[in-house]
Amino acid sequence: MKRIGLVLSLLVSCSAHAQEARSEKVFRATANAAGVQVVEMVAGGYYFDPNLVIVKVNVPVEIRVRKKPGMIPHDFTVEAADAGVRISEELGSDVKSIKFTFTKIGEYAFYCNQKPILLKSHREHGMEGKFQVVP
Ligand SMILES: [Cu+2]
Repeated sequence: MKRIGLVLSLLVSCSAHAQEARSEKVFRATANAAGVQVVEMVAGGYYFDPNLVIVKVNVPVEIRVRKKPGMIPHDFTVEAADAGVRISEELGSDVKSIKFTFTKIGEYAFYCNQKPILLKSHREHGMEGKFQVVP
């Protein structure tokens, strides 16, 4: 199972590299005094910064995310129901606070789910990242 996950993530990263060499912006979250892992994030065309977020399992996460000013809509989407997290939030240029807790160790994608009609989705343009949920 682990091996399949590794192969899949290799495939994903290879296709991402084939499209465009995109830099990895890593953020390792730590819990604040209130016990929350706060992550500041910016969403733009077509990226998230950071795009690799390391968080601890079963510790609340708060993403404070804003969109770069501009006409293009972006959102923040996570489909990780098996780890207790399902999110689909439209973003604005004001900071939006999104709170959730991963209940399972693993790697979970976050991405922008916008897709103009007949055009590539923002995710296909590289607007995605991942959570690494660790013990
Ligand atoms: Cu987008």
